[in-house]
Amino acid sequence: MAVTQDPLVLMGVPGSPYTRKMLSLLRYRRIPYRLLPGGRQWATRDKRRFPARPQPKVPLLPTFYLKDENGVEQAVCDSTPLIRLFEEQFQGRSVIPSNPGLAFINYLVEDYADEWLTKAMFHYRWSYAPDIQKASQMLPRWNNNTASESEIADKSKAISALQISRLSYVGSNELTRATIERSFTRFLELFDKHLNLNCFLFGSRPSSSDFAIYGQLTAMALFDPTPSQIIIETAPRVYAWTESMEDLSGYEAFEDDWLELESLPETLVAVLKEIGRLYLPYLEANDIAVRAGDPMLNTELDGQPWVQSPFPYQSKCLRWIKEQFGGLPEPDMTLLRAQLQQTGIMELIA
Ligand SMILES: N[C@@H](CCC(=O)N[C@@H](CS)C(=O)NCC(=O)O)C(=O)O
Repeated sequence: MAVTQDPLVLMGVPGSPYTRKMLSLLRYRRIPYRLLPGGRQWATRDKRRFPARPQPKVPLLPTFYLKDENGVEQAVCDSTPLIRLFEEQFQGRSVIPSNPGLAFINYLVEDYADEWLTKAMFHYRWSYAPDIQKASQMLPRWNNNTASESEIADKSKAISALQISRLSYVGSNELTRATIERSFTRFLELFDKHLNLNCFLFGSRPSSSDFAIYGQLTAMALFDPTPSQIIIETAPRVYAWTESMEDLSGYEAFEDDWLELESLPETLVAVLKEIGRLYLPYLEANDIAVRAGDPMLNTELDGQPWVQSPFPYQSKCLRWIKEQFGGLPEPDMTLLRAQLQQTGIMELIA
């Protein structure tokens, strides 16, 4: 897919963590963009302002509209590969560490944020009454703020019913509730400690995994009342970081801002241990269930039972992580193995 130097066009809404991930990344990278409001109502109600656009194969937010080699607009989703595509097309202010080993760790943490932290995001938003209430009120309004109250009420019911039914794919249920919440509060504690000594995950410039974490935290710190209170009370540094991540357009970045792979700070290793302890074992169990065609994933995580509907996309995530590792040059692989020795990560991906 060719990307022209015209402003990028994307569609998204304020409550979508992946939309916020991409907007903040584009601002930091100083890539011009045009944001179209999400939701079909806009497009059908005001064709002059919002001309028809192609539909993606799987409609997700954000959706980017990119011109292909023939100049034909295509609808494309999935932030992680899009970030890599924009790295090729737009020079400077890269969000991928230049050291290949560090770039691998960045890929892994980005995936953890997109696929595991999002479980906490979805869990808090759609299982606590005040959070359900707020999201049900706001989601339909983002799509159509001039709708009548009765239209909004109908949409609110439909949206919350759909999202609550999706909790089974996220893995949020009575059996897993405590594991999801403990894992999230542990992450907050570890990330708060890391941010006490480092501006970002990999040193003094932001990486794609910072933007991925930020995306999920825009929901949990800034929008959903239950996790927001937890974050403000227990990890105020993480809350402040989330707010300041929104617009890093004026933050200058230098090559030597990246950490050295040879001397990863203990606070980052602690975050990686958490990923090795919970997220990778989850991905592996999910992958086995998907490949076996099991109707249910039944496993144990953090010493507790974990039950959810198998998730085929996350099976691909594990494959992609392994491919990223397998594609590393031998010296980087060796160094990475040594650096990640105590994290439990290598045993699960190598
Ligand atoms: N892997 C995708 C995930 C995007 C995604 O799941 N977006 C959510 C909104 S935050 C979505 O569109 N869900 C489907 C829906 O709301 O119907 C990415 O990284 O962009």
